[in-house]
Amino acid sequence: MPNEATEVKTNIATQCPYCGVGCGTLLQTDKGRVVGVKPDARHPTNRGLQCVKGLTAAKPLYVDRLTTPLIRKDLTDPLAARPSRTKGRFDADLFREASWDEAEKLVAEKVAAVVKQHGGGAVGLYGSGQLPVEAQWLQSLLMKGVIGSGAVEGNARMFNTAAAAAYLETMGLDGPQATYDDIEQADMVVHWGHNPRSAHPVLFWRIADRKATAKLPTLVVDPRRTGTVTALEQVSRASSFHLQTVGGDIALCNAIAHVIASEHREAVDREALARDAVGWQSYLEGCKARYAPEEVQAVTGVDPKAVRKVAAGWAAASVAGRKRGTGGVLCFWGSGLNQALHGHHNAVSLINLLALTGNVGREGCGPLTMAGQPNAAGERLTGGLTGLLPFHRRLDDAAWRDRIADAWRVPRARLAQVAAQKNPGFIIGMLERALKGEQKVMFLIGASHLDLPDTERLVRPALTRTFTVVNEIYRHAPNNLYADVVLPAACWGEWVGGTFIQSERRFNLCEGTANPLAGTRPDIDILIGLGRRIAAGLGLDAAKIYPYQRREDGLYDPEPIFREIVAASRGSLTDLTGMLEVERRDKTGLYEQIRSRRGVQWPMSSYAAARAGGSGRRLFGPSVSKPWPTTDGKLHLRLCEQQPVAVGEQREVLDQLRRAGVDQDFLVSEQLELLGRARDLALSPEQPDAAWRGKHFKEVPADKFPYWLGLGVVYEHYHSAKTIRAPTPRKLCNEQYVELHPADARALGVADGELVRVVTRRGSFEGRAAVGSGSRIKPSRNAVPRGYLFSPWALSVADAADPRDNRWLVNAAAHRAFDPVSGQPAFKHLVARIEKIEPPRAGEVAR
Ligand SMILES: Nc1nc2c(c(=O)[nH]1)N[C@H]1C(S)=C(S)[C@@H](COP(=O)(O)OP(=O)(O)OC[C@H]3O[C@@H](n4cnc5c(=O)[nH]c(N)nc54)[C@H](O)[C@@H]3O)O[C@H]1N2
Ligand SMILES: Nc1nc2c(c(=O)[nH]1)N[C@H]1C(S)=C(S)[C@@H](COP(=O)(O)OP(=O)(O)OC[C@H]3O[C@@H](n4cnc5c(=O)[nH]c(N)nc54)[C@H](O)[C@@H]3O)O[C@H]1N2
Ligand code: SF4
Ligand SMILES: [Mo]
Repeated sequence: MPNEATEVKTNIATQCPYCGVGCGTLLQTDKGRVVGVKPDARHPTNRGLQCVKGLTAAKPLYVDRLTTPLIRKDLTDPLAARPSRTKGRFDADLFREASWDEAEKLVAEKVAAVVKQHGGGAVGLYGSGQLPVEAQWLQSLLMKGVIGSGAVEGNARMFNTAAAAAYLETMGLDGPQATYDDIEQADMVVHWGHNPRSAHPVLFWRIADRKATAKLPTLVVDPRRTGTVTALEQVSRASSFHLQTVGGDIALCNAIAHVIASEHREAVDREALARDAVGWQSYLEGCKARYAPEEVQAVTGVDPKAVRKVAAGWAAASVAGRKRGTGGVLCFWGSGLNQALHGHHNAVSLINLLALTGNVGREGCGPLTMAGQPNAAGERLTGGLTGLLPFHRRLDDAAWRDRIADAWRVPRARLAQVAAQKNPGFIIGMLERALKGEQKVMFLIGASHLDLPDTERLVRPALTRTFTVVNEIYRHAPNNLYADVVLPAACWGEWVGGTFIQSERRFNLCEGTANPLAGTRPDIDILIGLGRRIAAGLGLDAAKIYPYQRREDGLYDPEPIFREIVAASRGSLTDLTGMLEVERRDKTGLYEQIRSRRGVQWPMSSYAAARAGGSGRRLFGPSVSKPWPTTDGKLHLRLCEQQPVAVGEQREVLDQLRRAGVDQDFLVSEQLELLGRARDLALSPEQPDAAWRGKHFKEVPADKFPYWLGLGVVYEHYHSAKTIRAPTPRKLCNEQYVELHPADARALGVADGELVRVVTRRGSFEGRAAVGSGSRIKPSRNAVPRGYLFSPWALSVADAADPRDNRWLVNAAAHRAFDPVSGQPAFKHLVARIEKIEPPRAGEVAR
């Protein structure tokens, strides 16, 4: 491995490692190390802007790094089902340093033994939207092609899959059609369950700019008055709408449709619907019959007058856009919509509303879901989720399966066998199978176990029982506490190349110093090394499956892997093969095409499309005379219901769901029917004991949980690993906090800045009370409504990764119930109790 490079390079182009906006970033390097970053002024996404996270992305690259493989001395034995006695701890004396050779050999032996005895499905993997596409491809190849396991999941499951399931059902697509350029054409921009001022700042600034110059009307649907709401109001109060609902999104979408259908009939695009859609009549009739804003107010919590006002604005924008032929309502949505037990139905309902009003299949409008991670899209593209093959095809598509098996150079029968496996319950199912001893091995690659719900009752006990292999960059990462083997990865900034796909389908090239810290290897290299050994151990032809060559410097060149991906995409909706034509005819390499254009947007099936940098918009429907890629070429609308639920029926379902995480015998992945019932009633997994609101915290009994609790994003940090290791973000936001309404705080007897414990049925975490938007606890830019609490999840281990000292871990409190179709957990709809943590009295020792 190289480590002596002294070359000074500036302006190595890459994509920001953080959010799904995908800003172009220029690495500044010195002596082979990254010393700083600059925003790329030439990049069409950010045009020279970046937020505080991106600007400080160089800071955490060389701190607390792992540089040697580690093997736990007391290993978990997956065959004898004997867990290591030291799981949950990461002390130097519990591990020994090992060579790569020894570590790879050990992993390969254990995996091969498990596969031979229990089948491939006993090996599971949780991957990441922070890895490059090429690594994600190798990961799918390893799991599905070599090991023969469908138990592959990734953290896209935590955010994107409700949207993906809804796109697929309604439009036959996996992802959005629109692009950021639609912002300047839109007549209204909507952020539904989306807080872009914190989560996607550069995108937000572009929208705010447009609002300032063009008086663009905006709507935010969010229970909190977030920074997004207040900033848009500062630009123009008159054109800014804000509707506040907790979990009532389906009814709210349908109520807007109701008002439009009855009071703004010109906005219903009947002509297009009649020609182009199915299911729309019953959807429309249902909304008219059952969703007057007054009738569903109990569910939405929204004043009917406000619904009517928003519907009028929505209708006007839709009509204006349609008349002009470009423009209309452009709708972003985020985890406020997706992370729900009925996340898939939420997203279908919003797409229904957009389709009803003619805001699909044209420029300047439509749904544009923002990805959270820099390459969440790659995770889905490469088949990194249960039930999927690369290029958004399903594992039960036999013809495509054979195509992919051939592209991977593995026996076709292997993928057929994977397709026959049942993996109910997505990632939660994998963990629950581990609790039962059926999931024997877990790989964790670039995703932290603490991003998953129900840490103490589900995630950690599960990982204690599995032989756990972790690819990780940091020494004190939470995953290492549960690892049997830790493989030290090279990180972003050190790579040779590799690609990310950001939210508008743009592939960006991520080059780096090509000079990883001595002892580390890029995930691509790790996956090739492990893959070869595991393949050999399973009697497969490793040299044929992994034909990749090392470069002179000892690192693998990812470009041939990219070429393999491009070639295999032929004929899919994600067809990239135009790039091969450009390479052949113009002698421009694949990476060079991306590099020189600052990104290319899929699809690009032809030479011309690839030469133009791909397809900006990806339109279907009558305006472009291209049938929707559904089975019948039509747009599919479907009414999803969310009516007030009879108390008895609700109680019956919720009494069952309440057992999750409390009763060890109750596994939600075995309760798909119950989850389906809850979903069809559009319930959250639990409901607050609202009668106990307004009481002092000491008066609330231990089994009562009066408040809603939502968990999400804070501007200053990105997830739980890197920004907490960067001084500036760390200084700006240093401590776990809980947003509280002033009236609730007063009643509870909690003052701003005091320490509280947030308690749910599964567990608890601590934080400072941040009361109202004027709190002295920074950042105080959001105001929660009465009865609602919010904490960010990025600070979950900022105090300590070690479970013995870790008090800020929000997912200890989260519920493991998930949407039965999309697998999306309900991080936004928990219920909790607040306890004040009294300061120690004189003479007592503070913790
Ligand atoms: N600064 C920063 N940016 C990030 C990240 C980060 O860690 N830090 N992570 C990235 C990732 S991976 C993701 S997935 C995205 C997430 O980005 P977002 O989805 O925008 O962020 P969240 O805070 O999870 O949730 C958005 C909003 O949903 C609201 N909400 C809660 N419940 C409901 C509800 O029932 N209905 C509606 N309509 N809204 C509700 C919340 O109040 C919250 O303001 O951010 C990305 N960007
Ligand atoms: N309560 C609650 N929980 C949530 C959410 C929420 O809103 N509320 N949001 C969810 C969402 S949307 C998401 S996307 C997930 C995200 O969750 P994760 O992506 O799991 O979060 P990170 O903290 O970024 O963990 C990434 C891990 O990979 C390591 N790493 C960094 N770079 C590399 C690399 O190059 N190679 C390797 N091998 N490892 C690397 C980091 O050190 C870290 O340990 O969290 C989910 N969890
Ligand atoms: S975190 Fe997102 S908005 Fe900020 S610089 Fe990175 S990609 Fe751009
Ligand atoms: Mo995410």
